[in-house]
Amino acid sequence: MSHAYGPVPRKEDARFIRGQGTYVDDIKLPGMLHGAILRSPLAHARIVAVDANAALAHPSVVAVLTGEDLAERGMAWMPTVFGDVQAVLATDKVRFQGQEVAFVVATDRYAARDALELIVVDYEPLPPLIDPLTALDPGAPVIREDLPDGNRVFDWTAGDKPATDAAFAAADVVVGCDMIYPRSHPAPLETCGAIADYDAVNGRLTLWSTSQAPHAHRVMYAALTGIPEHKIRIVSPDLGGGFGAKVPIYPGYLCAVAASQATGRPVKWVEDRSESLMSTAFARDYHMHGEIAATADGEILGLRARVLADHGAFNAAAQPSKFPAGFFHIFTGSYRTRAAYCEVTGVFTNKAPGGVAYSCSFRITEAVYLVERLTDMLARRLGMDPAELRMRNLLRPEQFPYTGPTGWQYDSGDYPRALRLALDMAGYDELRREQAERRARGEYMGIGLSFFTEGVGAGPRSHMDIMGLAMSDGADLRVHPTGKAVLAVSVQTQGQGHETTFAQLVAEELGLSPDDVDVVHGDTDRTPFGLGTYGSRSTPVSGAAAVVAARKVRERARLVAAAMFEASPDDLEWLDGKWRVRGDPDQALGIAEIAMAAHSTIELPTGIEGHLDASAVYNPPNLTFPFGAYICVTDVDPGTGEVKVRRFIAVDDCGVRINPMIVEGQVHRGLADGIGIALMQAISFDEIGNCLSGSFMDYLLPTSLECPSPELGATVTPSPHHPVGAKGIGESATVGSPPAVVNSVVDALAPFGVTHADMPLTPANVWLAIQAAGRLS
Ligand code: MCN
Ligand code: CUN
Repeated sequence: MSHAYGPVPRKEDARFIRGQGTYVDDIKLPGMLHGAILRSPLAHARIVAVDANAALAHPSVVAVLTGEDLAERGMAWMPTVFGDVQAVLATDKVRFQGQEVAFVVATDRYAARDALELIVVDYEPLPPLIDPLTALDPGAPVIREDLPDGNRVFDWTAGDKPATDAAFAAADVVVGCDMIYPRSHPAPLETCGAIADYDAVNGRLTLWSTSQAPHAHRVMYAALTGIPEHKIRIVSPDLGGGFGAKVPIYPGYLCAVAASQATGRPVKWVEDRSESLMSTAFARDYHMHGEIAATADGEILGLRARVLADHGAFNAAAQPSKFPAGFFHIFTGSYRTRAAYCEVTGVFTNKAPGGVAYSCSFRITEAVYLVERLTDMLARRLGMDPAELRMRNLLRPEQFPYTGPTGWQYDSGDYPRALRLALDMAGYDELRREQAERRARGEYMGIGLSFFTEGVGAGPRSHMDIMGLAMSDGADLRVHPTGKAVLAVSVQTQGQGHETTFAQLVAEELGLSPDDVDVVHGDTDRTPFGLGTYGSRSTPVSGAAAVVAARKVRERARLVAAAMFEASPDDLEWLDGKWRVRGDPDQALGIAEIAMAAHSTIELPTGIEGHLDASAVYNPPNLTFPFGAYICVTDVDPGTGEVKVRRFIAVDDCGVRINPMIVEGQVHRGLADGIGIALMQAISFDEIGNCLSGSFMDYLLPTSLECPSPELGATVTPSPHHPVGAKGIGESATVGSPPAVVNSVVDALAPFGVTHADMPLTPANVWLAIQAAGRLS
């Protein structure tokens, strides 16, 4: 066996740590102009007139585009990734604060920004709709006159209602709670941006843009601009994080395209931090009512959920089209239940569009939060230890593959083992003893658990698509005469280390060193079609495609090697990274020697034209289902409401780990996300729709001061259907950690009678929860 898997240092870090990466904003083209967007100050208003004459008179301004200008080009509205439409530049109304109204193009960025102030927009204010709970009230302001169904985006249900009602009727205990998963934002360090370069002579558009899904985006640009797809090249260079924010396309990109067409020059647009927080894809905003039913001895019988989803002004959720609530209906989590039923209603409000971003696992974040909070509440009601209640209800290893009550088929798992490992690592019994001692001293320490199951790697093409494009991904593998290989893939790393791990995948299959394999991505002219990176699908889908292509190369190499040995291909075996003659293992040929022969003048066997190159398109038979057991220890000061995360124990199982160091890095990052979401982040609005979280002074990112050094553990339960048994990991810790933090804080506050508090658990919110519970200890 060769051993290409393991903690190989990341190839891409050589350029990143030297500041040698190339991000969109690093690219400067000759004659390039700079765009800036005029945004609406109001959440809801009719546009009476836009006067750009003063801006046009600015000496550095080359062009101004308004909604009317784009309408003439048929570009005032663009499709969203969920099949809705979104205004590129507003023509009729503005529907959220920060919405795009006009685009100024100038010779430099500063002039473009300055000239925005010279544009005069006459707005006629309309009553804003901010609270999603009132969106369906009769008389609520109508946001989308273009749609038939008022402010309703969709109604969607999953599961078996009568069976669930019966399970609840048979229960000894029912616990229910209203909870909010607040609107948050992925806030990648690099904001979104694009450079459009339209070549009028050849009719070609090159667009450098921050894109997690270059091929899918190209289809959208072709549909919208009328430029044929083969004349559009999307280049997504190094990305400074995406976290879901770079899955959709944004009005600014299209303005850059239209402006390049209008001026005949390349046009760059890069948003600033406030624009990013106020207008690009948000996440969550789920208003949930959940209920759990159980027997008196803690056997879970059923789960119910009713959800109101705030989608903002346009439905731009980037998720498979048959699932308007994403994968929320996996909300039975990691437990056996007889029945489950959920209803989700999506509504429009006067807020920025999005909904699916920030390591969302297509809404499994919200689902895990709901079931893990309910499980803790049930334990409290029953007077059971939350670890014991979980252990008793976790799916058993022999139940896999397991088909849940809402239709998911979980591929593999050993849940009790993961939970036991986490409890051991934490020293759980000792922690509970310490907690009791501290409580006796008036100190409030919390221990919070969560157990999560994700479904990642969308998706089986039979029922998962985005904009009608089935979710499979391609890989092209070229093997040069000297045995060096180049793998081209359709997914796009944003920091996850694909240049290293995808090289490892190929190297492992071909007996090469990862250094011998280069990975090409992020350029539609150089890579095969595929749907891109999100929903932790790169390893499950594109990684599988890479392995399948490598195995095809290996099989071609076998035929060539057989010719070289003058043996029958059936007499060869692949051992230790080489083709060997069975029974005579010293007769061995590695891929490099075989590749050279395949390019040489030797007589090749029938079926081999020369070269070893191969390609594959992978259509996953199912999602992969990573899981994990998390324990968060907090200390809460009830006087100030301050929460300190003292320890975080995280046991993750993502099947076979290609690069355990990168996997751990992903978990570190996700735990920081979760701590941020649970304790300090929310995109909030005042009653007229002013966004109150438009800077990093208001929208807080956790730092090393808020995040302890996590204690990580691993179990390995391979996915039975993935070619190397790997499952995705990129979102696991963001999905799994918020409920552990909240459970921990609520546990700390149990002596005050607090049973629930909504995120973010800022000092103020913790203090209010203590006051509201009314039992001052
Ligand atoms: N990996 C591995 N072994 C496994 C699973 C994964 O070695 N069993 C490695 C992969 O090869 C890859 C990395 O871990 O290098 C993450 O793989 P995967 O779980 O397939 O996730 P994706 O590559 O598809 O990344 C997407 C995921 C998502 S959806 C968000 S959001 C997110 C995340 O990754 N955004 C990130 N992690 C991020 N990390 C960084 N640095 N920046 C972002 O924007
Ligand atoms: Cu939902 S955030 Mo990631 O899937 O790009």
